[in-house]
Amino acid sequence: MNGRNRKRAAGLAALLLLILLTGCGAFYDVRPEEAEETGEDAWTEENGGLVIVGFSQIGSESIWRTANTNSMQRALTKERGYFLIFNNARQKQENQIKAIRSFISQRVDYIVFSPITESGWDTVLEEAKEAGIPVILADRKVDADASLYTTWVGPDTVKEGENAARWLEGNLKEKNRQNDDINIVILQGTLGASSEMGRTAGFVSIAARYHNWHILDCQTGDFTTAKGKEVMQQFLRKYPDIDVVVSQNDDMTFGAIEAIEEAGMTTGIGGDITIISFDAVKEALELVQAGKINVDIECNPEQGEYIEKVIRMLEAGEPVEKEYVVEEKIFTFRNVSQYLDERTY
Ligand code: GZL
Repeated sequence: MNGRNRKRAAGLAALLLLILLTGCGAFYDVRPEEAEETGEDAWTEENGGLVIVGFSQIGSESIWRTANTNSMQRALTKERGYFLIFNNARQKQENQIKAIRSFISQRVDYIVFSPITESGWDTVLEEAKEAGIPVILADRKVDADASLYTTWVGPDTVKEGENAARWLEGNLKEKNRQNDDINIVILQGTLGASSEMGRTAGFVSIAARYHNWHILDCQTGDFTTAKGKEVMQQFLRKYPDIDVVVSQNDDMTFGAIEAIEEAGMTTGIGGDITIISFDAVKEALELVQAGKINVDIECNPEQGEYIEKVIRMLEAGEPVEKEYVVEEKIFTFRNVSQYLDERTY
């Protein structure tokens, strides 16, 4: 038995032991409709030839995140030669670290994970490196030595933030308000996440050029609708004259719009408050088309095919880039209709 198969046999034994000892196990065979359970038949002998991928996903905090998970499930299938072990960390870094350690003990072939925040990964990534398991970052980045991961696949969130500010520049000019005092509040995503830091830095770097753009407050809504609504309610109580809300994902935007309307105000084109959102999920694009969201800066969750291609190249011994940036658009009422029907999430 060659080295790879010996490793796999050991991994198989560890995986079987884990499932037998813990009943449903802490890890999930990936089935699109029921990613929350492990079937006893999750692993059988005929899986022996499959590439085993351990995937630690942040959670299911947003429509975007679910689309990202689905994208991975669609790309890393048994039919294409993969056995995907999926773990939902439920928004906790410690759960991701536990999952990665378990992937290491199961001797998976690859570890893929979306780090909930940039910091706190050095130790566990050193352990993966020690074990000789390539790590591929999906979506978010880590603040760690680049030798500790093979590749990152994800969005340019600094550019997303800059694009939001550039849209506002143009929008104010169109309304001949470029010299007016503009009061802005920012609903931030999970603090310390590369997507939050990138969007904040990108927007602020351009906003800083305008003495008449006043960023009144930045608070995290943790990328969720409930928290986004709660923070927006606080903003409305504290600041009577908000002109623009920059909301770093659509789920928070839905909550913010609810809060604004409950306060008797309107949003969007011709509304009391301009809404700049990120992600561009279908439900939000429908609000763009209805004129309730002024602009939606896309963040592309369809990263599964990029990840599968990288793994396929690594399996073939081909060199891979250190970074793969996914493509993204900007949606306003001017262009949204031509894309709405094709949006699947
Ligand atoms: C973006 C991603 C963010 C999305 C949110 O790269 O990390 O996390 O914008 C998601 O919807 O929760």
